Amino acid sequence: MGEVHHHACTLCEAICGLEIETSRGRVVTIRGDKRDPLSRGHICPKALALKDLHEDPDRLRSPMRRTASGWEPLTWRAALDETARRLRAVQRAHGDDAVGVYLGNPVVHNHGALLYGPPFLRALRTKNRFSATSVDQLPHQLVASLMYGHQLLIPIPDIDRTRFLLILGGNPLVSNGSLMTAPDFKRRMAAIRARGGKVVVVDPRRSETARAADEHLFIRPGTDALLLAALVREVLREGLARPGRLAPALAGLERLPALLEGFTPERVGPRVGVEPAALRQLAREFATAPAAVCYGRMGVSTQAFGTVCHWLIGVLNAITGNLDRRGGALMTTPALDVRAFTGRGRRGRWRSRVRGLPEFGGELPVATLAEEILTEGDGQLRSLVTIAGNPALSTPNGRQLERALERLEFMVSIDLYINETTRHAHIILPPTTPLERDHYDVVFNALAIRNYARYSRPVFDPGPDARHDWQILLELQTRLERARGPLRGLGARARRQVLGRLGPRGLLDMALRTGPYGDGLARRGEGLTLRRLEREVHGLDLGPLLPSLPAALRTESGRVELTPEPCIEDLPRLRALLEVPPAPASPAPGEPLLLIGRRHLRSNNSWLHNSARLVKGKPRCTLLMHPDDAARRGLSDGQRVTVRSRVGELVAPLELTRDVMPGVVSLPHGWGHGRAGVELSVATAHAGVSVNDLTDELAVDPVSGNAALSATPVHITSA
Ligand SMILES: Nc1nc2c(c(=O)[nH]1)N[C@H]1C(S)=C(S)[C@@H](COP(=O)(O)OP(=O)(O)OC[C@H]3O[C@@H](n4cnc5c(=O)[nH]c(N)nc54)[C@H](O)[C@@H]3O)O[C@H]1N2
Ligand SMILES: Nc1nc2c(c(=O)[nH]1)N[C@H]1C(S)=C(S)[C@@H](COP(=O)(O)OP(=O)(O)OC[C@H]3O[C@@H](n4cnc5c(=O)[nH]c(N)nc54)[C@H](O)[C@@H]3O)O[C@H]1N2
Ligand code: SF4
Ligand SMILES: [Mo]
Repeated sequence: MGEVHHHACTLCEAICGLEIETSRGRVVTIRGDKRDPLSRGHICPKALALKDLHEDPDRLRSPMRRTASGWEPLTWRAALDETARRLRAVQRAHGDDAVGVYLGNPVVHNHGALLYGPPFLRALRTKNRFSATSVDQLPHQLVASLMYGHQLLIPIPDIDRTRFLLILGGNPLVSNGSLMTAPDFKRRMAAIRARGGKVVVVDPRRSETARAADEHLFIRPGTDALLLAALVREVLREGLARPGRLAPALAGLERLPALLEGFTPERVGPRVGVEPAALRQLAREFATAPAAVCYGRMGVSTQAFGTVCHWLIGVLNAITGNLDRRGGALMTTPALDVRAFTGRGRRGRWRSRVRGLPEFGGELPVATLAEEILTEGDGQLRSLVTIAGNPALSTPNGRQLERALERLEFMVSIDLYINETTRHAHIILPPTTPLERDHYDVVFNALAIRNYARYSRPVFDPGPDARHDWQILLELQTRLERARGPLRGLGARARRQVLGRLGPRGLLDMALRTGPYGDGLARRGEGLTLRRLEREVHGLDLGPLLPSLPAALRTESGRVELTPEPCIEDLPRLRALLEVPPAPASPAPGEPLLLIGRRHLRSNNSWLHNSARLVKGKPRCTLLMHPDDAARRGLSDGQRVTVRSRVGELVAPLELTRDVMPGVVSLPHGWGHGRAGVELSVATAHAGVSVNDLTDELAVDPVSGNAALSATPVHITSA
């Protein structure tokens, strides 16, 4: 008989509860935990990949060093010593900023790495910090800091109670929700319709979510800000603005009509590809629904107007009375108050050396990483630490970044695999897998559609020679601080001892007890402690999201800032888009098509393609194109085509479908495992191509510096 463990799936933001049956150190089955109050038994096919990941023979089990004759294993002590020594050597020779660091997406799913990352980064003392945030949700965080006063004070769509859900550039039926932890989105979306509500999706592709919605509007990639400006203007002009209870707390409402002058449905419609009448109707339906929420995700975050998009989404929700309303968009009250441990999100305290893009929250846009390595001069990056990231596949112009990585004097990767990025490292430090560690969702509990908390114990004992991410980070921090000399090291040493003694468990306990549901560190008090949470193996439901504004705002004015300066300053650029003549529906063969991305249920960014069960079936890394565009170019279904952009070209199989708008093509991201030296035996047999060999590192949202991955102009010919 096997043992049953309760754990969380750490692969995506849905944080599904799992019931894992094990026997003799192996996973027998993984099922959804029906008693989990948030996920209610839901899982997707990726959950089983946790087993594949754990058992994967390609996964690294010991530190590795790259030598002229290949990779060789080395002991933890040797690997950590050499890493610290070489990082310090670069810093001594070229200054602290000569070492850069990139944090990837799995860090956010790993409380150990989240808690021990900041002290490590402080020990590294570099301003050259990068992360996947700037190829993802950076505009969300920037807008949250500008409008509500904290980068993590992000209003979450109250989808269990809403009557009108307007989605722009998100595909939660496949992604399972993002900045909206909502496991089993499909059922929840069906429930909106069952209670008489409506779901409208705006997307250049008739996505899986669009198909399941009441209405789908195609939109020309990159033009959502125009559409949103027209919606807000329409609401204001038609007298549909009803901010309600929050009215006194909205700053700048009176400035909006003048700012949005001229964004009429007639002018906007042809440029975005939506009929003016449909725009008017959408504005009216949204504003008059009993409770409505507008939600935008990747498609609007990673485009040239990402910040303006998220600002206007916030404005639309606020002026229609849907901010902080049940069924609208509400702030969470997480058991671990992550906002207390993170900065409010300041911007522009320094700028990137080469292109002058602004820092946000202490990080520079990753679209500038390659040029910071390749451009000679004072402050040039000469060394890099990557932690749970695969920027070679996940950041724009990945090939250029790879050429840059080749030039580094020293690169170390904390990662499970030798993949497209880590193959360039000199040393790889492999951590434990998600099943070998305990788990608490520091970030996603703060982004969930209900207030919820869960702590899971490890399923497997990792054994004495394994290291968790947090242990690796603490070991490196220790060595870096010691190398700076004993004088500076005194306070540091005491702090390290505390960190080492508490471990993530101790830190979690403190944070929970001092949080909004905690026992306030009182020994006999009621309230949450880690021990109490630990007993709730299925997770603890802390109730629906509640109105909390204006009290919860962190802006200096204490009000919601409806007209933040950085957004207003970008309006002339949006206005210029109104002057550009509308593009033809299906561009002539010499004219570029606009490339967008897509996600698939069985992929997880760039790193789960080594799971045979996830990659089986027909190839998914295909280029989607509308039949009209194909006919004009003399191309046919299934053939191989060459796709060219400013930065590169690749060859992909063509798949014709009326699900993409004419003028638009789509290629999923996270593929391209055919590079030499990648040691992923399953993934390399299903290699695909990397869309980020086409995306342009110079295309960014200038306000946030976030990469504009969507709407890349490409030319397509028969291969
Ligand atoms: N064109 C295009 N590009 C995109 C996107 C897109 O939609 N289109 N999406 C963007 C988005 S939203 C994101 S989040 C990024 C993701 O970008 P990244 O975070 O750079 O890449 P991932 O594919 O998540 O790769 C994660 C890496 O972490 C390793 N890993 C997994 N688990 C752990 C762990 O527990 N510890 C450690 N140390 N390592 C681990 C994996 O082996 C892998 O190397 O990609 C972005 N890039
Ligand atoms: N199965 C699976 N789930 C995942 C992931 C995964 O890789 N696989 N990744 C996880 C991560 S890290 C994230 S951040 C989330 C992302 O979660 P989502 O944002 O929900 O996922 P995407 O599939 O990137 O959805 C973006 C949508 O925007 C559309 N789009 C592209 N350009 C434009 C545009 O200009 N305007 C508009 N309106 N739409 C546009 C695309 O067609 C697509 O349908 O998913 C998470 N969940
Ligand atoms: S939806 Fe799938 S990948 Fe996401 S948490 Fe649930 S089981 Fe894991
Ligand atoms: Mo992401």
